[in-house]
Amino acid sequence: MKTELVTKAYEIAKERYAAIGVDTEKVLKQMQDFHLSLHCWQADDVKGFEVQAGALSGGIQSTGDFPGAARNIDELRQDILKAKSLIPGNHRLNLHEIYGDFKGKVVDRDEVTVEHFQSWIDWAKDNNTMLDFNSSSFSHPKSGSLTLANPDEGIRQFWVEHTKRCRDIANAMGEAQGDPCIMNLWVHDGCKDVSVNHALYRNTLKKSLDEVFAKEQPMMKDCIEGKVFGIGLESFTVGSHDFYTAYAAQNDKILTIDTGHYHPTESAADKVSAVLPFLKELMLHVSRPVRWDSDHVTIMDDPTQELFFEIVRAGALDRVHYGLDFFDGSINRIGAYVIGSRSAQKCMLRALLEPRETISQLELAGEGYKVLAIIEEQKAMPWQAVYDEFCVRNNVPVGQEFIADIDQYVADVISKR
Ligand code: RNT
Ligand code: ZN
Repeated sequence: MKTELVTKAYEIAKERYAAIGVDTEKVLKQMQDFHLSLHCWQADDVKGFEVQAGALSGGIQSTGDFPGAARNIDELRQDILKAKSLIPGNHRLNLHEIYGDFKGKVVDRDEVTVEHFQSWIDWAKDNNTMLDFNSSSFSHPKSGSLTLANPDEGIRQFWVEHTKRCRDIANAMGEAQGDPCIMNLWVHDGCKDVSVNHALYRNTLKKSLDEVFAKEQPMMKDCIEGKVFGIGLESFTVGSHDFYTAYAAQNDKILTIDTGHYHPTESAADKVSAVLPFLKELMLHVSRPVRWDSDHVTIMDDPTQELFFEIVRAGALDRVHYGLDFFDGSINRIGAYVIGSRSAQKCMLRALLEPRETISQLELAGEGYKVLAIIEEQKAMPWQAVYDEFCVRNNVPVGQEFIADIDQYVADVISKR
């Protein structure tokens, strides 16, 4: 795309927005400070690098076997850098524990230490990337259907030990990068069928969390992620949304809102203003449920747009961490990263470009139709010209031009795998 064309369109857009009181230059600065946390697990369909790795379990599934998935740490790093080169701005990388650099050795989950992530810490530094982290309860012989909520003391202790070690690793990452590492805790614990020990499992999970979080870790932040159900665990989820919301409020933890983890007609966006009076921060897992928690690639659909509107309207930009969480193995995986990330950014951009103050005043003055009118007109405002300008200023392809870059990468790298 000719840069002059983008500039011309941007200048017009800038005037159109200025006319309704929106400063696009300010918004572009805000976009520059908006960092997504790219989830490493889209690159290889949540397999990770454990020598002893088994099949993906724990109620989640990646479908599709599109060729070219990253097979080792070098390929994954290469793919992440490629994806990052096609996304404007600078973004964090979110690692799961199973993506450690185990150097061909069997390292069980209760043995992992920061040494297994030293090469990631070095890589991140070299590539100007901050790291986030996740403990991994799935795809392990001891995963079963209960981990931290397991009444079997041996199994419970195993996962407590794992999760404590993950917090040590996250803290070391935070220290190395001089910025807190955000560690997400999600466990799949639940029941496939009718069961009667719900209170026991939930009390056990609470006890485990209390033990796991007992140690002060100044350079990491804990988030806890609930969900409705997992595959094979359809009837009961120990760590439900209510469970973790209550735990987070009582223990000053970050609540993770995964957009695929609610009933199909339930609004994840609506939860933002409902929990923010009680919680300091939120973590997002931006995903796309199609009929269920299918982790399709994020697009600019209404629920995602609404989520970002709610964050901006709540004035909570700095209280939210923006993780992505999708894993589609049926399409080119770099393409998945680029589409999902750029779509999330576009939703944020549209939210930032809304003339909030004007709309807010009109609403308070009882001018209902004007509120609706302005919100509807926003949908056709030239936000796309602002996004293109954002791409140009960040030296990344404009519009669908990234397709050619990915084609080239397929020819040069992926097709040789
Ligand atoms: C699963 C959760 C969880 C995982 C990742 C891999 O339903 O969304 O966040 O997707 O930890
Ligand atoms: Zn998630």
